[in-house]
Amino acid sequence: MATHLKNLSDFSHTTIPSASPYHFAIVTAHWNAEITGALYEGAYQFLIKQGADPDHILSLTVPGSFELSSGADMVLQHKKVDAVICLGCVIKGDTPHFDYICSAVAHGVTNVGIKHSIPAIFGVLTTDNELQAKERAGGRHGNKGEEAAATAILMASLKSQLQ
Ligand code: DLZ
Repeated sequence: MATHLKNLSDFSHTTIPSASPYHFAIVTAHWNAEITGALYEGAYQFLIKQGADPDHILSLTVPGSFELSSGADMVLQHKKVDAVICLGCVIKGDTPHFDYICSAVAHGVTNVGIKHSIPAIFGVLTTDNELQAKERAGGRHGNKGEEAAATAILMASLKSQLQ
């Protein structure tokens, strides 16, 4: 089932193909669990809505966003999936920790995807405060987990067309 996304700004003119042919992994960070749980629900339900088989969605939790790339790497070493979605939420604090984690996870997710030649999707909120995060995890700015899932389907489809 193809869906035209009207409400997700990044995909307003994009038709998302059916997810039914593909296997996915969703790696979710436990830190800020209320937010990342909402991102996970958004991503999971979007894959299902697009026709993914629940048995073809592998879900894994890692402690924090910093561990997303190694979690994704473990999945890709041991499981055959067409895309891995990495979900996390890093909220700015009073120390430079935020910058280190954001930079590490962005590079890590990019590198793990390139290493395995499998789309690795960056679904990590990096916000100044909790309100901004909530607004993007099912609030007035939508659910970035859904957008990450849409990206995963698009990339899995793109890859299959090149094979
Ligand atoms: C340590 C830490 C801090 C301060 N903040 C966050 C955060 O906002 N979001 C997040 O996902 N993780 C945070 N972490 C944990 C790190 O991601 C990581 O789990 C630890 O540094 C251990 O490697």
